[in-house]
Amino acid sequence: MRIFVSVLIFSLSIFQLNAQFKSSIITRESEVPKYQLPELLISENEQKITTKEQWETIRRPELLEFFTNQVYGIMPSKKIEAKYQTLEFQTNSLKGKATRKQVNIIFSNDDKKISMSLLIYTPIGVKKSPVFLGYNFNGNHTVNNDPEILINGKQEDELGEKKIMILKRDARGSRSSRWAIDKIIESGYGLVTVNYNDIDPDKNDFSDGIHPLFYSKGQLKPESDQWGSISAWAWGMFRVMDYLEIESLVDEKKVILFGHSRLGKTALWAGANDNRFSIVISNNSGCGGAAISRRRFGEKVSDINKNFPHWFAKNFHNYNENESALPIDQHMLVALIAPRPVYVASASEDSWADPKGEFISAKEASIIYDLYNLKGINSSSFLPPVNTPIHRNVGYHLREGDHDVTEYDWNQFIEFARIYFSLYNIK
Ligand code: GTR
Repeated sequence: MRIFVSVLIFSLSIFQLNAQFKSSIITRESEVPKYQLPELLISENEQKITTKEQWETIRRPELLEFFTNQVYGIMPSKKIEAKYQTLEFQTNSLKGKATRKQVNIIFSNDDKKISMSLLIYTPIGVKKSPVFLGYNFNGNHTVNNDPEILINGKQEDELGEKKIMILKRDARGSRSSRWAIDKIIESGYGLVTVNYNDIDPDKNDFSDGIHPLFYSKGQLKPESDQWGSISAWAWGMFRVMDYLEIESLVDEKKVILFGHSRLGKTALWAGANDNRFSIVISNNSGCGGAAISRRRFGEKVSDINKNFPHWFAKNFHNYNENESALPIDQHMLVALIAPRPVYVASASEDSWADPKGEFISAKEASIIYDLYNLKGINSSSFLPPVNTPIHRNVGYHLREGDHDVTEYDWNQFIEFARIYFSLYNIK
């Protein structure tokens, strides 16, 4: 009997815990707590910001500093050696429609070395092509079923026994639905992609990837205000950009930075820091990306910091269950990209990423575009219906469907880039 009672009590408490956990995920608009967004146009010392000069010299730097020290973590400013090595070049790929080039970037510092492998497709007949630049999750060879794409920078026979294992898990072209390569090429754009794990493997371990190349003597992990993985991935994009500046196939003034989900967070953060990216696109970036943290809808700051303790700076963990203590929210991250065009894409069934919170960020950030006399999303507008894109200097769409990147998304991104590059600014 005693045993029975304690088993019953035990199961009841597990049930309660579960229920508690479930009820703490907000999935309905009516459950969103009351909150007030921090003001974009009032500086820390209460100065009203009314011009783009004040934005650039006062407000923008203080916001950038907070995101750096308290959210994503400081990236090293010290330069390390980067060597470029062309691994492969072919002018007749994608049925004669594209040039394919594969390049290794090798970073080294003292005895430590890592490398990242770029896959570059550019359309035949375009002298210097505008490109979409984005990380992939599972390897360059998964973005397209092209037998010539190297796997982790290597030919298949160089992989030895690992080959079967890698290809079984991540077959060639297995992620091609997320990369509308034919469409991109036919529209006159190129694609540059690299596996994000090359720069920092996505696990809670700071002994591998790029971090150790910058450690001071005896250091084993970043300090509380230093870079987590998202900052490391962003840093990797800056280094790809360094390379694209000297790559003759690419128009370095027309590099469109794209990222999905955790890599959408990365794209926004990288775009905020480096204005060489002329357009920034975040797809389903959610918590720590475009979604407003204070809404606590779907994934919360505490969820993301618990499940992915390595993504953000340690300091960001101080805001678990304490979003209102943040002097920033994510609309400010989007605003840091102004006056360059920025696109926030959501999906209707992706409630974990809070589509409405992503929209609010795009809309609120538009206030900064106003300072530049550029049209963003109207401050009185509501979340648009599904599949009704807004293509202004701040772009947005709510695609019907799940957390993913689809052809619909690419159609919008290509159109957005076309409008911007042909008109420059949409007045
Ligand atoms: C989820 C995470 C999200 C998002 C996503 C992804 O598990 O909670 O923040 O980043 O992963 O990257 O696919």
